[in-house]
Amino acid sequence: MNMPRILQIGSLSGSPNADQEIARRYQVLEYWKASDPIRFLRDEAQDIEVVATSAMTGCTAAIIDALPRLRAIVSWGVGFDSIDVDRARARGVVVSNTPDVLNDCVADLAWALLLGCARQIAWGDRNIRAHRWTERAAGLPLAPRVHHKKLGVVGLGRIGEAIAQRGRGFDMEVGYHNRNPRRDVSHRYFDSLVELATWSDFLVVATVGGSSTRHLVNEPVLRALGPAGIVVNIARGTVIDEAALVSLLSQGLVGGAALDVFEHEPQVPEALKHMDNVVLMPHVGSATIETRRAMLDLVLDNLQSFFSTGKLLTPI
Ligand code: 8YV
Repeated sequence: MNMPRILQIGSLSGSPNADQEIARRYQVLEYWKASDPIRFLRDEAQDIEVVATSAMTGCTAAIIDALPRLRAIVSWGVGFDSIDVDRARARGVVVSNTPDVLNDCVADLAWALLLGCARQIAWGDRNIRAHRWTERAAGLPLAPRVHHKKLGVVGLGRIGEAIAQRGRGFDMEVGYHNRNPRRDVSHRYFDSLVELATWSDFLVVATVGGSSTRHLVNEPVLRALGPAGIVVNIARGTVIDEAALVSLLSQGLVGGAALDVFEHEPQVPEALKHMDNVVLMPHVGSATIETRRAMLDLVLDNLQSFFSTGKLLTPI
């Protein structure tokens, strides 16, 4: 059987057997294994029309430019800040991601982080494992209550909405900041992020990454959140000014942080690892059995759709 050829930028190891399932349907050029990538593209990939990649591996302008017949980039993951979408558009190359299928799992993780940080779950677990129950219990700082508090969402998109919906289950008031207010929701809109942070007890970052949101959550926003406030980030590390966050946390000027994403992954600032009011996770918002399967299925469906109709199912 003559299988279509595609170029895959990196292993989709986040979905079990993804590479094998793709390789069963396509002749895959494995870019990440090439010892000389420039030469590999020049010698092997000049006829390539479709690239498969992920939110993590992305696709640079240099790769797009090196593929003269490229027509589509199919990506695993909802974020596309690692793909040079402007260059793709300029070349008439269409791009797809995997929206919606991961909203609920990412929202669940945001809530696990929020509760874990506020109710000191990782901290308590560490102390029990270190046989410090009695020793530390005496000095245990009381945790803030979560229910009936104010939840601020930075970026009320599809994931932000799933986070807000869960907040309603905790009887919370929900506020949000977007560039523009949404007419279809009743949550309180703040056109100033500093004002949202001032109002919020918990500030959850759920906006897109990339240059448009770089350091949106900056020092003034974090100062406004204040010594009792907790910031949660399940979006992209670049959205928060990480150096400012570390500095304010170490001065007690921000109450706590629960982070699934970092500015320079997989590097995590050393100082954060020593703070008891911080919860850290290694970028696993979508990493559940069901959601990672759904993400892979959407990649396979996008590939199949493009090869059979010339159209992507979930173009960005
Ligand atoms: C993944 C993500 O965990 O979809 C995204 O944009 O960030 C997550 O679903 C990430 O892509 C892992 O690389």
